[in-house]
Amino acid sequence: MKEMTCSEAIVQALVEQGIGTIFGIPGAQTYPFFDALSKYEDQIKLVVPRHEQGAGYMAYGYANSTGKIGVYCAVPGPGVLNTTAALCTAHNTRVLCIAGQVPSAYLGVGHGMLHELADQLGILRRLTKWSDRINHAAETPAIMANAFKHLTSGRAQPVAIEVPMDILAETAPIQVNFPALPSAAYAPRESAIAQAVTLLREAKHPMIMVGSGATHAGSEIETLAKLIQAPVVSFRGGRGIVSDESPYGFNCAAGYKLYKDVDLTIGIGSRLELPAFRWQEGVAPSKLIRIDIDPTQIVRLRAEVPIVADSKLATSALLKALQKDFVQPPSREEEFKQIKADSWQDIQKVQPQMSYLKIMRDVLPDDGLVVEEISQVGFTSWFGFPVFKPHQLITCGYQANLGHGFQTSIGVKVANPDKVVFSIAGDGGVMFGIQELATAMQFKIGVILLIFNNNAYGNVRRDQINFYDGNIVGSELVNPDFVKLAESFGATAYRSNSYDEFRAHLEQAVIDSTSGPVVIEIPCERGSEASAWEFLQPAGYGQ
Ligand SMILES: Cc1ncc(C[n+]2csc(CCOP(=O)(O)OP(=O)(O)O)c2C)c(N)n1
Ligand SMILES: [Mg+2]
Repeated sequence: MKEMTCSEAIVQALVEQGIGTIFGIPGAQTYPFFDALSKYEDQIKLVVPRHEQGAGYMAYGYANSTGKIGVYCAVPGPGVLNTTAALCTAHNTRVLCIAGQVPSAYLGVGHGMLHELADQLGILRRLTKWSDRINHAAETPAIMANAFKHLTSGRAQPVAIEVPMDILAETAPIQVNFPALPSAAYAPRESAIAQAVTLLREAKHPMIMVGSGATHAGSEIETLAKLIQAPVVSFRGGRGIVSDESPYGFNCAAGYKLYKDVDLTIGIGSRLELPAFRWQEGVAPSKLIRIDIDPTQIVRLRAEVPIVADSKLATSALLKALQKDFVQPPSREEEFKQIKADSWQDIQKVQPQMSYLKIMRDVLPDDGLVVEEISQVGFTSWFGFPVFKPHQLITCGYQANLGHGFQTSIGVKVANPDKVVFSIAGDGGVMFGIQELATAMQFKIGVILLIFNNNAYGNVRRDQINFYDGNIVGSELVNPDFVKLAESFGATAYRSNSYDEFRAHLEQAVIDSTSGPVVIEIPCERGSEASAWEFLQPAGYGQ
């Protein structure tokens, strides 16, 4: 036991858990925490954004691109609320929010204390897997141990703690080096594996669908795919689990070509958004085996064989059970390669996006990362940008929140300082977080920001033209000069007026980005982009 403040104990807990970076903006209610943080600056690096939403997205990018825990801190009320879109987006990642709170004596009083927000803990609980308040400094180790238990076990999801200002500064005899709490193991039941094996033996056209819950199970999944001769289809979070270079790795556009014949779907760590929401029309539903670590998820889309388990453990168990006497079907590799090649031809009509994405793929090293954005090039990247490994294409998932991209990419680059990071943006979305260019300059974070500028909320504008008799409302924009804007922050900036210029600027940006951020503006004629939606939502339009 050692007498220390709650803030010091939180910081020590973070250090013990190997947290090396925290994102946040200090304020009155969190002064004691930032003061404690400064005493550990050689162990925990502080990155200070220019808006709290940036802190949330940066922690999200950090977590999503690594599978590790991303941490941010915000003052209560407006500070915490500024991070809530990011917290929603972090739905499938290990993000820890450390929230300030009004002094204990004012909790729930409604007197209007600085930054007071009624039932902040209730709000955080709705947005996270688990949240709690530290009500006394002595509780710090127990609450932090619980927070890390939830962060590291079961489904990867965000967690929050809030701490009243006086408690952050309060001292108590505290035991550091707290023990890890036991967490659920989620091994598959033998009976469920046996049922799954029965379905797998009967299946003529199985399809595996993977999501972000399977990013650590790639080699088992590819072995299973080869054994049962199934394509492995991913939409966003599952991209790269099986490489797009493998004949078994399918994006959503290529996967849809096989869908009508599928008689058995094996969903692994995925909400199955493609068959559930995007592919249904006119297609007979197949039987379903679902592997998911989240027991609450498994009841949402009922399967013939639900398996509540870790995706790696369950896939290994399936392999073991199948390897006894499973008769491997004839190879479909040539068929798969042909379907993928045909699909690749089909999607070439999504121009100019596919041409830009090709240049990006050519220039980006194989281990580089791309952060998408809700924009024409971003949507197209979901199927048009080949991905080789998990965590290499970072998306905002089903929140589809415009404006996350650049801010997220800063966290991605902080977590992957030696890798090249491209951040895709439209002129609309980038303005949600362009101020973080100051953060990237100050902390020398070498993200390469690509602004595809069509002077419009282009996706909305096209919808209005197509579905509202051409009545364009609120979707045309007047923008700043993005090159001058970037330069005013001190960043290197280019404007690419042709594909050749884009390639040359991108190659140069990879070199420039070793010392700081680089911005490339790519002017696009308003309304000139082909829609990517027929490949994302073939059964009907919508997001
Ligand atoms: C938080 C949020 N607000 C609004 C939207 C609705 N929305 C979807 S796409 C879009 C326009 C995107 O414009 P831009 O970033 O310029 O990309 P473009 O489609 O022009 O390539 C808007 C407003 C959204 N998805 N998320
Ligand atoms: Mg635009």
